[in-house]
Amino acid sequence: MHRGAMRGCLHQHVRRHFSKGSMDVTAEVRDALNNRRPVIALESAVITHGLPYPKNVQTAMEMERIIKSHGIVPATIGVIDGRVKAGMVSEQIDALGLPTEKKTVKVSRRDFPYVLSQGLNGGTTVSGTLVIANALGIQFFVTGGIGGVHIDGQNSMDISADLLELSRCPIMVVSAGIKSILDIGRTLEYLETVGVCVASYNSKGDFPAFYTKKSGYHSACDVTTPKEAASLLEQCQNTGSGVLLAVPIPEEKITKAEIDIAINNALNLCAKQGIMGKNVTPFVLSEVSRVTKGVSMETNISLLKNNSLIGSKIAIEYYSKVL
Ligand code: PSU
Ligand code: MN
Repeated sequence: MHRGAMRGCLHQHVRRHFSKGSMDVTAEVRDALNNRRPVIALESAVITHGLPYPKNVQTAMEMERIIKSHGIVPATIGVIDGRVKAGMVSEQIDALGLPTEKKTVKVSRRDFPYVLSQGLNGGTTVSGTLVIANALGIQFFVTGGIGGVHIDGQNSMDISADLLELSRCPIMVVSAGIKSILDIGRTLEYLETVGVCVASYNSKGDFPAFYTKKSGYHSACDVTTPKEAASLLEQCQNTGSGVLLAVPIPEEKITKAEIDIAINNALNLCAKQGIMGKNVTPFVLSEVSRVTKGVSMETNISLLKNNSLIGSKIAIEYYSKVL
């Protein structure tokens, strides 16, 4: 082989592949991928660190059910006993969701060497899930909120690995936007810098803020149908970078003012208690849920289901064309 060509192959190898020896892909997921049938990836950090038991397990199963009802194979991705799972049975989702003595790590790209070598359990974040989905050739991923540039991130450099990973993977991530615990303006700037296509869905260009339909920021584009959204992903195969599709929550249950106060108080508590880095989001989520008496959590669950529905419709449209 020509030397340059070989280097090209090696580069490709490093970029796309995750050692098959460390990963268990279910027959259902493998079969769908081999036959170009639609698969939707789901993260597991929302199970391990996003929602409390038993709502976490119930919501994960409900998302799978919605996706399956469209004839699509869901692939919940996570780490159990040091092995990556792509596609899980309900006992495995239970194993990740149940409170246990065993250490459960929130896994972004940088954490794989640790959890795999130590045989730990892990919930994969958006970035961790993207790594695996991309290695397998999965093109759709449904979630709730993604990480971003934290408030004061320009100083702390606390910028979620989700953003850079989105720029590396030609995958559509269906989300409800970005929570205002983050600096939404700087997050959108960062996504532009690293080349991620950001689109809102049926929202007249308003970028949603998870609990609320509007963040006060605009997305670079707006699409109104599954067909238009599917076309965006098709074109992303040319750039090699991903699409962040931001779907506004169907029904606002909390006002922006209420949620902003709850978030600010939770962030102040973080500062007081020295909670930093990857522990900030899980802490703020549970604190906001406590203060809103569970309303924020119910909102979280309903948008996860809504995103599963919208993501399924887009995937069906995409695969009806790209066969
Ligand atoms: N934002 C949310 N809910 C979540 C997360 C983020 O509104 O559950 C989770 C996702 O798994 C996301 C991760 O990928 O947190 C980002 O964590 P960090 O900011 O540490 O990168
Ligand atoms: Mn972080």
